[in-house]
Amino acid sequence: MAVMSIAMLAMTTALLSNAAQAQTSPSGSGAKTAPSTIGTKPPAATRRESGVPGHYDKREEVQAFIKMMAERHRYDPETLQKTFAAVRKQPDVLRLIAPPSRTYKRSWEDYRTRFLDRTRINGGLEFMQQHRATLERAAQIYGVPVEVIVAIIGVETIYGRVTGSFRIIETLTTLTFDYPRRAEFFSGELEHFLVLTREAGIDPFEPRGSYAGASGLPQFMPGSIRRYAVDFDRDGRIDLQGSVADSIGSVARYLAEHGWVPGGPVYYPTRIASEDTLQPLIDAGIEPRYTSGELSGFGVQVIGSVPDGTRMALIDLPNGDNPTTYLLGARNFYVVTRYNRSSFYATAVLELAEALKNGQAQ
Ligand SMILES: [Ca+2]
Repeated sequence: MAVMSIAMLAMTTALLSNAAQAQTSPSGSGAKTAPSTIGTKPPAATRRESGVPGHYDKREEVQAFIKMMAERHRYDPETLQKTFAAVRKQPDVLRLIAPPSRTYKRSWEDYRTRFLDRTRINGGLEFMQQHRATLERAAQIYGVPVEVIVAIIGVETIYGRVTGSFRIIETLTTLTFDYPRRAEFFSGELEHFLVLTREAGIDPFEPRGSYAGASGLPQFMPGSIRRYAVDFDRDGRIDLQGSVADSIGSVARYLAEHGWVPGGPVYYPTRIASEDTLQPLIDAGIEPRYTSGELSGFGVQVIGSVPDGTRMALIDLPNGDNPTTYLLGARNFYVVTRYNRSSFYATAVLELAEALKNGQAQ
């Protein structure tokens, strides 16, 4: 995330672009502590060449990009020229990233059914058991609960089972030069990606990821790898595809760096007197601003005991033609949306975390 998970994508183009949006534009100042590799495991199923000839090396914008890379990173222009000559354009990527049609009605209940399933719950309990020591070390260092780290990896890639099969170089080139509305963002990610692969000494055609260029168990975009990923197994390199420990540490660090409050609440159920008074709260967005006292002025009651001074935001989760689900998100709810800018996503992650916590206690 960090992130753009294949699992999410496949099921809903509605929430797309959330993951990609989770990344800020690249500053180039990576918090990287070791050379990184991105997902390099070549999936057997995609050995066949996909896409269409791109002729990127013939394009003026690509030449400008190569020049920038040479100036800013001393990247060899000839190497890049050859790379872009070989990149195939990926129409599937453009299809997948396109915003949903206006007639599409999002449904939290449908989304929830897909993510709070047996596979993710049982897989998560197994993952927790298997990586207990590493998870506890991450929780201790970064203050993020074990089950939240596990739930993110579960929602993103079903614990590493589905990490994406697009060549990242082709995804990011296609999105940079053939998807004008996000060109600036993806150009920054392409820049990070090329720097990362050069540092790691790997062929840029090797790493695979989602249709947005996210990779590994936690589906980090290249910029997030440079800024937040950690070498948590201390083998001297960051590997979010091959190392579960690096993935666990990186998810925890990502959330900590985005303001996770150790021991803080995530969200509360709510009782709503009338939807007529809610619009100002919805317009105020998902950043937590209101105390329980202020919320009651809008006819919104918090269910549960809330620590003094806790601020919350009204989160609305539409259900197509059925009544909207509401909850009150605290700071840590907001932090999860920094991983992937979607309230559906954050709620699914936190509900899965809760299920894992309870399942473990049984
Ligand atoms: Ca490592």
